[in-house]
Amino acid sequence: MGNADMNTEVCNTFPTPIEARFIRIQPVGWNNHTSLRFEILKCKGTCSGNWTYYDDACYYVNTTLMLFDEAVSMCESMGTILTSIHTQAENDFVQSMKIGIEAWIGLHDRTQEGVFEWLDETQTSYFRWSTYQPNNANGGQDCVNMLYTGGWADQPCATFESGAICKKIADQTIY
Ligand SMILES: [Ca+2]
Repeated sequence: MGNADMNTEVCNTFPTPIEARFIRIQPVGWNNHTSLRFEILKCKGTCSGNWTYYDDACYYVNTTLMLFDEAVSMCESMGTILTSIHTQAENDFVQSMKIGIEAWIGLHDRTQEGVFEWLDETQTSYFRWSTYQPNNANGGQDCVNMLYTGGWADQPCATFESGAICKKIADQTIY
């Protein structure tokens, strides 16, 4: 195969620009010559064990009733954190994981009343408050859980018990 033919073939194979996470250049023997094998590799997010994949993250639901700080510790014991949620699609996914229970998510206003922040320090631009929430009832609701409906409610951190949802970045596998 001449060089011109090879160029044509490469162009036909990649008619549009492609994205790669890694390239691997490997010397190989070909037709009694030294040649270079050029591989284009991407990564695929995967989750193992009891974790479920969604959009480059892995989620885990614990149905045990626990206080907010117990939920934080439970996630931390696995090197993870109570989930943040940033889109309606992500909220729908998390809700679909925890049908039948309420669950802590990683949102709180413990630093400043009424200013909610995510434990993982990601942006607070999306909220899915349930009706009449947050209301800081009795002046003491600073931790947030997801209700059966998928809506969020502020709850008393130290007396209310709920399940919990942990989140971590997905494992990356080359394919
Ligand atoms: Ca509050």
